[in-house]
Amino acid sequence: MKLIGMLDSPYVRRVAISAKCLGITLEHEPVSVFRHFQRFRDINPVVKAPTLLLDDGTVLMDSTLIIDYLEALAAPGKSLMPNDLAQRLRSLRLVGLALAACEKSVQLYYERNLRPEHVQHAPWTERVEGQLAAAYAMLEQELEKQPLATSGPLDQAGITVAVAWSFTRLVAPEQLQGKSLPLISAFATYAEGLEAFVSTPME
Ligand SMILES: N[C@@H](CCC(=O)N[C@@H](CS)C(=O)NCC(=O)O)C(=O)O
Repeated sequence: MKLIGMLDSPYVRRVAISAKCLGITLEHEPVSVFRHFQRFRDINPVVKAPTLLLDDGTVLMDSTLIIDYLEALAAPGKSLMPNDLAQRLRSLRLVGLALAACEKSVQLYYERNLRPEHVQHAPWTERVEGQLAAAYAMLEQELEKQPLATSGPLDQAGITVAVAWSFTRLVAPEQLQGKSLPLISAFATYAEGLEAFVSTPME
């Protein structure tokens, strides 16, 4: 199985780290949706990263769906999602907020880097910035209620929160300035020091 996409995509990175945590080996082909558009299109005409190319030629896309498939492939009892209903609900809430933070960071990046400045639309950018700030503010509130564990194996919530934070710091650091998000920041620093993260750098 081959994971297609660059690790500077938070979606590709969460899949790569999740696979490692599930004990699944993926071959990785770092193809960019922009710089290697034609190569990407040959693999997946929709050009979405991440793409998972299965040995039988099936092409899967969307990080959450790919992780769902990897979870089903993993050894029995090996899952990154809690079984307990209340804990699972909490994980889903954290993952949803972190994925929203990824999406809003990507939108800001695209707006600023792909759209010529004279056609950038300030009301749209402000709306996205507000959504990004809300996602992180609510994540911080969730961690105040129950911190993410900084010992034992990582779960999907921890992986996605840390990946989102590092990505926003990379592409839109100014959005985090002046914001008080100490619990997310401390957790991401912890997670980025773990082997699964260190061996999966954003490039
Ligand atoms: N919801 C998707 C989002 C994936 C996504 O938007 N990936 C970006 C790269 S970070 C991409 O493929 N961009 C190219 C495009 O949408 O044309 C997921 O979780 O995988």
